[in-house]
Amino acid sequence: MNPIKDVKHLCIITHRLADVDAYCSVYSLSTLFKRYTKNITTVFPEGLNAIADKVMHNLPLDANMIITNEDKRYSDNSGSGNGNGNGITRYAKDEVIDMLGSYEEDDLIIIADTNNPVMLAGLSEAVANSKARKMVIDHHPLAVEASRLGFDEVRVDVDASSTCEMIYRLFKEFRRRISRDVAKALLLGVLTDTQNLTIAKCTTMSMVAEMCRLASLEECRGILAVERDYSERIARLKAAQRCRLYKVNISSTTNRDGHNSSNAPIIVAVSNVGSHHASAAKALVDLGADLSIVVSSEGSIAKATLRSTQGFYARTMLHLGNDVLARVSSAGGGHSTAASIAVEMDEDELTKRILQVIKERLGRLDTL
Ligand SMILES: [Mn+2]
Repeated sequence: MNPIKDVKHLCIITHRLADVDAYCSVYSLSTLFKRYTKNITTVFPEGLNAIADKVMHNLPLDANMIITNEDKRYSDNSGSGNGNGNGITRYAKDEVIDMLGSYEEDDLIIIADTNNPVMLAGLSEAVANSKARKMVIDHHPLAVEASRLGFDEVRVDVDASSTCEMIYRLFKEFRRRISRDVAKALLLGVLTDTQNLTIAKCTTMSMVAEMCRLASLEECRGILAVERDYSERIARLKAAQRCRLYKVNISSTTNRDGHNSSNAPIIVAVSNVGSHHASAAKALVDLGADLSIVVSSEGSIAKATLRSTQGFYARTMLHLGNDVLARVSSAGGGHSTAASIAVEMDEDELTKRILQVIKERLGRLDTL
């Protein structure tokens, strides 16, 4: 018996608010497993993000598709008309928990593109308690907390560009032909997770070349291209218009990656917008800031998004989540080069505190 292929019921779950790599992973996995079981359910905790939703309408899943709602206990079967007749079922989280609880040893749960149980949005206990066999497939390093899910098989490769690239290899391993639609899905996943191949490695390129014999790169780029709506474009432009600039002279440091690090001063851009602060912060970095801080306020709550380049992080080792926003308030945090905070505070006060923390770490900020 093959523990992966001999499956009575297969349930594929991905992370909350599925992105394109997550959706396309679920799509190609369900196609791969269709030969081994007719009974496939896919679960999308709290739905899909906007771009993944667009991909879903272009490549509808041919399997049961469940979107869980955080609290509302309803199930309307109305679907949103993804055009394949299966539709989407909206379940309350509890109903999915019951479903996972009914699984037996000959069922299989695959967790795709998800490295942390928190990202299962309340389903992790049910996965941990389920009698089904469990497998995880992901390109992010597995969080320590994931061990409590009790995986029978762990497929994690941090060198893979995307989960889709790992599923491509699974097709090879199972000696299965890749259809045009699956090639398209795998390309979409790779393009998204490599910033349109900007950070792709050579191994990924050979897979992309193979997929391009079946699917069109131009078409995939077209699906992923999003036109920003009016209000977002205004926010990005206003952020640039209102921007205050500072420079920080930092002594040249040894870059741990061995890249040529420049000795140019660091440029910090500070601005404020009414909405879309995350997009605005990204825009300022795209314009040339090493670090951007964009604040906005909603009632008595002030929000801020910080963004930096990878080069900024390599030069300063200043982690925007841990070293900056988590120090401003316990409500703040995030990644090394992208972090956000929402806190009950005056907008100017929040800006001041963030700049203070940065000053303490990097030194004097000179107005440009
Ligand atoms: Mn991914």
